[in-house]
Amino acid sequence: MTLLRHYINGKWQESASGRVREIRSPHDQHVVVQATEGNLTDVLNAIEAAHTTFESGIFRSWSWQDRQSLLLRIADLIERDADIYAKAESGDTAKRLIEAEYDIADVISVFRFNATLKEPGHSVDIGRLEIESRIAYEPVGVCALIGPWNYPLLQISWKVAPALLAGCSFIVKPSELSPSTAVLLMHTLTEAGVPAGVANLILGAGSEVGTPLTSDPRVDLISFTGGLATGRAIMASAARTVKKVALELGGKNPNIIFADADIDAAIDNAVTAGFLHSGQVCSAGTRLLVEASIHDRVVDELVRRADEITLGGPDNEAAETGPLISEGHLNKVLGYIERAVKEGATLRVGGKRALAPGLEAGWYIEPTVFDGCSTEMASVQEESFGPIITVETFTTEEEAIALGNDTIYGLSGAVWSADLGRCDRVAAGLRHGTIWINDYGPYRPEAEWGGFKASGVGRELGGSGLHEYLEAKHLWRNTSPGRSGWFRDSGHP
Ligand code: TXE
Repeated sequence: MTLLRHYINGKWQESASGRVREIRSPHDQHVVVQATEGNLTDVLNAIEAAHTTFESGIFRSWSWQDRQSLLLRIADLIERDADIYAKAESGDTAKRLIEAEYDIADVISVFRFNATLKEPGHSVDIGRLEIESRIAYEPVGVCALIGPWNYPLLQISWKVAPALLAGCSFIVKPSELSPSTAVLLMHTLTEAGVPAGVANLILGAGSEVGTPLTSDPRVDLISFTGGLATGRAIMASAARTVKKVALELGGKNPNIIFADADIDAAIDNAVTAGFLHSGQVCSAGTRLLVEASIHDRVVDELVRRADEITLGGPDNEAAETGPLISEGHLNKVLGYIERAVKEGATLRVGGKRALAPGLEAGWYIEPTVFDGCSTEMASVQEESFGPIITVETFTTEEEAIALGNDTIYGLSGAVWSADLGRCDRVAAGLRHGTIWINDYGPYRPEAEWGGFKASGVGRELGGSGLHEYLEAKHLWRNTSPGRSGWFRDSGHP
């Protein structure tokens, strides 16, 4: 069986710990691959490699154009190997192969989009002829790029592509549950010509190999996608050495349907928003807010549609969505279901582990709809990251906005209405990083992605995604130097 290894300073290495982790399919628990289990020694070696390489200037001295070309080569190589990538992604996560194929296509677009970004920099008019003032942008330094398991390579690509374009060195730490495609990426980066020591990879648990990445003084920036609790811990750890942080910490995303909306489209999108990838999506539309007058029609139809969803493993062509990532995650989501019932929500469909023939060995949960919910409920406030939609009702536009904002999160949301003026007012009132109007879910590499409030810090994608990896430097050049004349100087006439 293949053993996935660390990639440090251009060499594949087993962990100093000698330990091995089995990556098991969430569909049937078969061992997909084994991975070396990192420890502190491995992390320190990887940080040293990234630090030394950055200090050497070997990569940041490349021209911007050469790094743009590098990104295009990487995109071409991933495209060449797309089948291998998609199978590996689907193997670790048990998501359907077709979903993994979409993800890999998105990864390729992320590299291609970043290759279009021009080198930033501009002159500043100081108003003095003898002064040339210029703002230049330089790489931030050594970056720790920590990824989650729901879209393993895609989330890592949002970090790696701009880090490379900026000229940084980095250590990738994929989720211990889904490391395969990050390993493939290291092969691709090397084949594309990334110098040894620029791109390093550490495998292992967050507590053991993630924590030292967030506290080492040689790391300048942490870009993290994952859960809120881990994000808080990372931010606190980063504070000690004043690292920059870019955090994407999920959401509790309102999907608001007004009575004058295209109801058929709104319901169909609500089903996708809540149950795609079994709800393991940071922008999942988990909070359905429905205008009271259409409540019964919308909820009855939502329940009917949820009940029809076919669950199944990566090789089941009839399957529409797959299992949750792990037993621990399954139990967490089941806990939210239990809590919602105790809190008085009305269970309309689903609500339990799916144990139909062929699913028994997997971490499947039936698509679940709770009606009669309110914002005091934990199931409405906390991110379950499972296939659960909670339904609340409203009667006015103001109430819809207030409910949509009644969350500590602020990642995304949607509004459905035929009245475009109302759509714009609601979109302006919602404090979330992305708002879809009469649509749900699309994101583009060209457009900034990230959250207000507890959904995170900073942005990925778009031009802002690159700027996370750059430091602005002001260069002031005096072409006609003179004395400052501030302090009295008795020796000067
Ligand atoms: O995530 P963690 P978990 C949410 C979702 C889910 C919850 C917990 O609600 O139920 O997070 O999931 C690494 N220092 N999201 O426990 O712990 C870890 O090894 C440094 C939302 O799987 O956040 C992995 O690589 N790193 C989300 C990564 O952090 C640490 C996607 C994410 O793991 C660390 C996934 C530490 N102390 C889950 N502890 C989104 N925003 O899309 C862990 N890690």
